[in-house]
Amino acid sequence: MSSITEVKVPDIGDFKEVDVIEILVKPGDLVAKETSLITVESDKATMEIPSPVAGVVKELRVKLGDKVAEGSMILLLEASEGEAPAQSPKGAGISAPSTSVSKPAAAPAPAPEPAAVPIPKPAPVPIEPVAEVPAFKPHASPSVRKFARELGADLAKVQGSGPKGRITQEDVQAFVKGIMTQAPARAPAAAAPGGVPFNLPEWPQVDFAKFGPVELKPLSRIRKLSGANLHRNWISIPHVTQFDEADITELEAFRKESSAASEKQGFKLTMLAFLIKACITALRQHPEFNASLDRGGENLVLKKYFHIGVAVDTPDGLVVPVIRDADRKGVYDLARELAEVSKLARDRKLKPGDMQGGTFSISSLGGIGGTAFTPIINAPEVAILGVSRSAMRPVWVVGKGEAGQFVPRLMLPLSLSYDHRVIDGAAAARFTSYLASVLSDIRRSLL
Ligand code: CAO
Repeated sequence: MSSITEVKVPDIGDFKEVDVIEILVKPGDLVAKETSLITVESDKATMEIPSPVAGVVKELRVKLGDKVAEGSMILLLEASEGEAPAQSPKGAGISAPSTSVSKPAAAPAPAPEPAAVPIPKPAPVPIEPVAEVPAFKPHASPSVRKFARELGADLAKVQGSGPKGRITQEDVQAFVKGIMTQAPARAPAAAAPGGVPFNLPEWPQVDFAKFGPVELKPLSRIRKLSGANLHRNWISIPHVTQFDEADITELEAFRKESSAASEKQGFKLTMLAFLIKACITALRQHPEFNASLDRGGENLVLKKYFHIGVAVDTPDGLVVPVIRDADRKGVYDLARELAEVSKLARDRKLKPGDMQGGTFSISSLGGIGGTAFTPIINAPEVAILGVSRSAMRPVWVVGKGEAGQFVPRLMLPLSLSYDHRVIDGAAAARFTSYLASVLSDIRRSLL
């Protein structure tokens, strides 16, 4: 049994109309559920619209340059056998077919219920939003970025020939062709983003089923996107992680004392809100941690604002919403906003703009466990603070009332990953020591 699904533009957040800048499929293409169909662009954000169901593209209803809005028809899709046509709950992502034309089934089978299948919403985008085009980032759509990544081409070096200097797939092809014709004949080499050639052995092709039963679990869209960004950041940024710990005995007591007020208002005053506050104090003292390298890698862009990204674990993967102007917010406001954005993230309701513009990120696994980890920097930021679970430990006291004794103190493990092109080890050690001192006496954040 197959049916025709009208695929329409889903809820696109605050934008009334957006331009179609790429058409990623053509009639006859077989697409999987969540395959990107088109890319749309507003003033400064691009977004790929995924297919709500698997099937074959029957007819395109948009062309390049069209302006579309929520509800505009994109294409007709003949859903694959067994796929229920997408239904669109009001306000949900891809719209339901307004007409659903049933074809005769090949064999008698119970007609599938026009079931409400879960509809992918426009992707809440992880780590680095697909949508973002900051000043120092080459202007290219997500699929062109992906294409460039696959070829190992550094987009920063590609000249864009599209509207407003946008880099097209042809530009990337021409760039790669240019390099290939200049390169001396030698073993195949892939260029890393920094231009350093890699000669890597091929990825092992293993038939896992030969060794035991297996099951295929498709990666969620968020996981695929965040995976690609994490991979890029991991291979292109020389990471070093500085470990430290902060004595938060007094801060934890203060947090508990102050929790009643927030609980009355329906949110938790978690340690993370205090951590954001303390990080801002440390970032003010160490501005190179609140910065990005410019496009040419020649200057550091020091940011005078403090937008703090917070990694949120969701069933579909990791996303990093940004708390804007965190320096201007009190601890209660930060805690409330954290609760709100975590909920939005887990309900897949974040918009691309909610994940843009971060200047420094915090990834807290404190609610789960562990003693330390090495977080991956959220480019184009230059540092990220990982926080693990606090624990009571015997601490040897020097030069205080209890000098020469072990005393039980609540210690919070800190793991600061930094971009070693921008930050030296000594600066990172100073940063975490200072941060630990602020956390052990939060009054320092008033100074
Ligand atoms: N040490 C000990 N306990 C901690 C703690 C810490 N460092 N941090 C939080 N807790 C406690 C909280 O007090 C809370 O306790 P109660 O349930 O008794 O009130 C519990 O752990 C759960 O906290 P939480 O996780 O709900 O709240 P949070 O503000 O600490 O964190 C958020 C919010 C969104 C960051 C978190 O839920 C989350 O998603 N963390 C995962 C992030 C992640 O995956 N990072 C890895 C990315 S790889 O770089």
